[in-house]
Amino acid sequence: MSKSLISRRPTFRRGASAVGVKTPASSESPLQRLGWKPFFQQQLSLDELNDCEPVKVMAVHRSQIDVCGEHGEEAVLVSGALFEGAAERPTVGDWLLLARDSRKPVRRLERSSLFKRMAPGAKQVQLIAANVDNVLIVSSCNHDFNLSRVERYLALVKEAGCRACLVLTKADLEANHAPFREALRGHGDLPVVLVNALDAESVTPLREYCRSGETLALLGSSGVGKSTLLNSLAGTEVAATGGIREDDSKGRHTTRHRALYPIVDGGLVLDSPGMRELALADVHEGLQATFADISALAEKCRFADCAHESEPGCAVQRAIEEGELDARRLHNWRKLEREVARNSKTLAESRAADRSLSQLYRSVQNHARANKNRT
Ligand SMILES: Nc1nc2c(ncn2[C@@H]2O[C@H](COP(=O)(O)OP(=O)(O)OP(=O)(O)O)[C@@H](O)[C@H]2O)c(=O)[nH]1
Ligand SMILES: [Mg+2]
Ligand SMILES: [Zn+2]
Repeated sequence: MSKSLISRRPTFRRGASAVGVKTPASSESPLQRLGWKPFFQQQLSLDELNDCEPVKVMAVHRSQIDVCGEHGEEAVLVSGALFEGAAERPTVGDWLLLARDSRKPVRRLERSSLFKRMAPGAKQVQLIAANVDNVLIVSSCNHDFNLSRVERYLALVKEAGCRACLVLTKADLEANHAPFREALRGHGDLPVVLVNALDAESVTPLREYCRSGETLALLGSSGVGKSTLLNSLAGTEVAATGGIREDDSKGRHTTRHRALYPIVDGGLVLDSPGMRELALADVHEGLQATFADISALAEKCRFADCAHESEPGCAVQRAIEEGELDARRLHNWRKLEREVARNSKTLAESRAADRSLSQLYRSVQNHARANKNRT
């Protein structure tokens, strides 16, 4: 097998110390290091406290999932019947309750945050990760850098209520950083860190996003250096990285699966395959928060129903003319609003269709049962 295909996510056998990190002086339990919080604890009934064990989903495979709990890592089989519907299935970062004796999943705990997108080419959602605290939106200082894509990621991150930081990798390959800083001027409070992802010292400012007990997600296109960043944060090569490419956006995908990796003296880092398409749905609040400056300007327009095109007294157009607002940003806001409305409607319709289909199945089953009892 070629080196690039080897993924060396540390595995934690049952009985081995969970999370595999040495924290001798830490008073945190293995579960706390995995991100166990009162929000999850309070979802357990007394019976569940006795009979079940919480475990965190570290990776999802076709028929089994890798989970990690108090006693280390194990693989469990997941039955479709237990988690009906795409949005209900466990995703990376989820907490599950396992029956202590049978080691079978009993249920999934409510999520504190969830990232999802429209599944490419389908009318359903695809889950990306759950229970994430912080996100590094990763782009590189080259052709990959695209503010409209950053805004797309931001809408997702803000909807989930996570803390975000924009990381521009490959700063060592680009002599002039000024255009990137200039382009980000309109992005207010979004922290931006330029790094050489290959250099552990350069990524030190990012450690504040993956403290013990926290989960950090690395999101961005293929080839921007997500796995490289992870390796520098981990201090060892835990994930395979790709070869040098001229253009990140045309790269093949080196990382094939989403998985969580523990960081020594830190939290968990989610590495994922680069996303070619991030179609948004159900992120109305996230979008509002990402473009809060435009909403604030819109309140000053003369007409309440101003479309910010050529109406007199439009505060949004005035801000563009005066160089305070980028016309690209207004264009992207409109585009994403339309996209979210369209995809959210598609999802609502397919959820309604699923509901009526299961009602139909139930009534057919009841009918068959009644007939059987009669004969
Ligand atoms: N010089 C330099 N090279 C980098 C930097 N970050 C990443 N690279 C290189 O870029 C290539 C791609 O990096 P990866 O970490 O595999 O990219 P990725 O985002 O994980 O890509 P996918 O797994 O396909 O999504 C590798 O050859 C890295 O060594 C950086 O900051 N500076
Ligand atoms: Mg990768
Ligand atoms: Zn207006």
